Amino acid sequence: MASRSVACLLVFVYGTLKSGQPNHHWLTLPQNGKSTLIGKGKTSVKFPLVIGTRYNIPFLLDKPGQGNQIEGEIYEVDKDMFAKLDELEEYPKYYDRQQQEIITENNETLQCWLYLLRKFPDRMLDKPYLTSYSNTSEQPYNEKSVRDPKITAKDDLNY
Ligand code: PCA
Repeated sequence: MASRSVACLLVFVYGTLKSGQPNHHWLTLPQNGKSTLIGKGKTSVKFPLVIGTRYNIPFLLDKPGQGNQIEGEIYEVDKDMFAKLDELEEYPKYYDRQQQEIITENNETLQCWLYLLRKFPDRMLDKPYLTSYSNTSEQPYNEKSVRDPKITAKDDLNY
C-alpha cells in the first residue's frame, strides 16, 4: 500500500507578521501560498523579545530562559507559504528558525516554527524585553523597501 503523508507546518509569529502588523500581508497574499490562523498562543519558554536596529525591527533573541513568554499567533501554512516566510526573514542568513513549544488558548501545546536571531551583539540584551510586539509611531518599523541599500543587514544589527 502506498504511504501518504500530509505535511502540517505550524508557524508561530510574534512580530510584524501578526494580524494588523506591517508584514501581515505576506501571510494573506494568495500567490504566496496558503495560511490558516489556528489561534493565539505564547511560547512555553521565556525569550528576550526586543526592538532593535535603526529600523525598529522586532527580534526574538536566542537566549531561552531570559525575558518573557512571548505572545503571538499560530498559523498553519503550506510549503509555498513557508518558503515565502523564509524569504521575508532571509532564513538562514538573517533570522534563523527553530521549533518551539507554543501554548494555545486552550492550554494545548503545539510544536511550531518561529524565527529568531542566533547571532546578535550583546548589547541587544540591554533593550527592554517585550511580551507582545506591536508597531508604534514612537518606534515605527521600517519596511525593507525604505531601508538604505548601502547598509547591510549585518551592519544594521551592530547599529
Ligand atoms: N517577523 C517574524 C519574525 C520577526 C518579524 O518581524 C514574526 O512576525 O514572527
